[in-house]
Amino acid sequence: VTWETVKNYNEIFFERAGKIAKITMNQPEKLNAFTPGMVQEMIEAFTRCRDDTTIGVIILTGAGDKAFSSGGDQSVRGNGGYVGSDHIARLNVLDLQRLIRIIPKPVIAMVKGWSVGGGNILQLVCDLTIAADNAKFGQTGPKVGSFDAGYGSGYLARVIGHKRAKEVWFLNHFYSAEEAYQMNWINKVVPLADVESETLDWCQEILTKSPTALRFIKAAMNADTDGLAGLQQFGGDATMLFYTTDEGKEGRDAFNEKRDPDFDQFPKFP
Ligand code: 2NE
Repeated sequence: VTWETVKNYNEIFFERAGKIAKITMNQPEKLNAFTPGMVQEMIEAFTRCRDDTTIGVIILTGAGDKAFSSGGDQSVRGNGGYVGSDHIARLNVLDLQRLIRIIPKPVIAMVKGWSVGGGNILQLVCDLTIAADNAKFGQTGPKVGSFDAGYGSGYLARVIGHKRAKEVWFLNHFYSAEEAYQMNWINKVVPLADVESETLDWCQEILTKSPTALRFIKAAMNADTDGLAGLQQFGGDATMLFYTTDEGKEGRDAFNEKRDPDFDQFPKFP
């Protein structure tokens, strides 16, 4: 494929090849540690992917072969969060996690090398993960005075089980791609040289499927795991579909035309 730049950013690459978008964290000298600025750029790029009706699937990855991401950039960690050019300490990666979860299109993590700390949680919240055989996964928070008690804990426990999730967080070991696969943490392991072509194959296959069906499957799983926030998203998707029906439009048109709505004309399905 030929990747075309969608927009130039300082700390990420944002490219597309047809209906496939690729967002690449780009701070390889720090193993793609993320700063608030990088996170803000990713939020903007993901939002563009969400709004662009011609994009069907998004890949999240890291620059180079050594790392997906090593998590929050500890050199800009301040008092209460990570500090960007505006001098405000924040944990805006949590907003990015939510965005990846609610964007109604499949997001695939393509992992090469280290997937660590908050970087590994980004991998976790992606819908699917394809890893190169050099990938290594782990949480280091308790070693560096940090933790993710949101998706990083509760959702991790859903994905790999409570015992394993506690092991990951209490011992801070690193796990090979093969071990992560055995733990159901990731979907597939392939040789490093093949990771992009394999990921693209998965993207192409996904693109042949009904986007609305995929949207509802993703929302349904969020409704199960994300409580009322997940249900809100699922409900919103139902509203979106209802707005496209004659029955939904009758309500709008009757209001605008200052008449009573005629809902009797619509079938009451079993
Ligand atoms: C990932 C790991 C184990 C790799 O070790 P190694 O030996 O292969 O590489 P090395 O030499 O440690 O790293 C290469 C360069 O990248 C920097 C290093 O300091 C080093 O720089 P130089 O010495 O060459 O100048 N680097 C790596 N990770 C960095 C980071 N996160 N921030 C800033 N610089 C980093 C090893 O590098 C490692 O353990 N890295 C730290 C992993 C970590 O603890 N991440 C933060 C977890 S907390 C978090 O992400 C978080 C959260 O828990 C909640 C909310 C938001 C964020």
